[in-house]
Amino acid sequence: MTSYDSVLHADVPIPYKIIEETNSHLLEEPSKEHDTLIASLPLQPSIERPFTFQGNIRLYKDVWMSEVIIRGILVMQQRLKTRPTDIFLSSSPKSGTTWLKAMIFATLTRTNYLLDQHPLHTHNPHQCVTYMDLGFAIGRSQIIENVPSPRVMSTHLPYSLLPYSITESNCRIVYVWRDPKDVLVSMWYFVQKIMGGADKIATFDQFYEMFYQGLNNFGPIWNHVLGYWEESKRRPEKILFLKYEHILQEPVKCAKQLAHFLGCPYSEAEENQGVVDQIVELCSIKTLKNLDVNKDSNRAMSTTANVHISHACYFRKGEAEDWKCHMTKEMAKRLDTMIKEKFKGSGLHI
Ligand code: PAP
Repeated sequence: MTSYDSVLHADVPIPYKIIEETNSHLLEEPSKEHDTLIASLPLQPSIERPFTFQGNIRLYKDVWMSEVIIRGILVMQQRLKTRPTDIFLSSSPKSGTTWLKAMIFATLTRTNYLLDQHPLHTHNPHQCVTYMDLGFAIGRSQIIENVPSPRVMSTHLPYSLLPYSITESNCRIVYVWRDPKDVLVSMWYFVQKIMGGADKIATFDQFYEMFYQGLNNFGPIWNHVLGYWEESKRRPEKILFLKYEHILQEPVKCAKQLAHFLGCPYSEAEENQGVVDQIVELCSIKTLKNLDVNKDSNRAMSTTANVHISHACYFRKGEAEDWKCHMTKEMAKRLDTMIKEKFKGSGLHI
């Protein structure tokens, strides 16, 4: 008996990694059905050194994405069967995904594990909640269909590219976004770590320019944010729209908001016992970054196609306004001005 057997059949998520291990017989060969279509899509303009570790980036329905993710979208559109109890976490990369994966998973499972023995102590948040688009691209369709409810999955897809199965179902979506200037800085460091150093990738100035032109993976970022923003205004009970910087400022308030949205609000007794603070503490970068499972750079993700991303790569500073150490005031102003223009009239502010 593993310690997960008691919860395998209960209404509580268990780490995706456990599901994948116990269902390895359901692994399939990645689909090649869409390869010709993908190869015909426009390629991101290339420069000497790469912006990404994910190979070719192509334009699909006005969004720049890696080929593997485009394949994931096309397979998902055919095969994903959304359930009303599904919970999706969505974000543009480097906007707080790892944090929210931990927060959602910990919130939903808080009564099923003693917090000092919680799976987040032994599993990276990305092993608890999987990237579904990538999963569908690399032969995990059947495994994902076998995840017991309630399923928690994540995606970097913009709202416009979510499968109809999601947008037409009544499931919940949590969206997190972040000051694009800090997204850009975080992305630059992340790609460096994976590619083995700053000299192996484009310069910061080149990253900035690519980001400004909306050519980054899942870009342009302003369309990404606006898509979920508009939909969250239409369906606030189904789309929770969070900002990284607000969570940093008021983590307890946001943790309560999240629990309420997920349908499992904190009871008065839990609040009095300090459970909200304990969840916030468990999911803080300070705690997660110092756990052995997240420090050991040899423990690579198993679900990322052909790329080994150490758990440690997902944790850097976890602060607001680190862009001030990397951009001139002019660069910041230029990006802000353009994004303000894009957000004009939406009610959204950086
Ligand atoms: P992903 O899209 O590749 O999953 P994502 O988790 O969205 O990455 O972004 C990583 C950023 O979140 C890093 O920011 P930084 O580079 O500016 O430091 C990382 O440090 C930060 N981060 C990871 N975990 C947490 C956490 N628990 N609390 C706050 N920030 C976090």
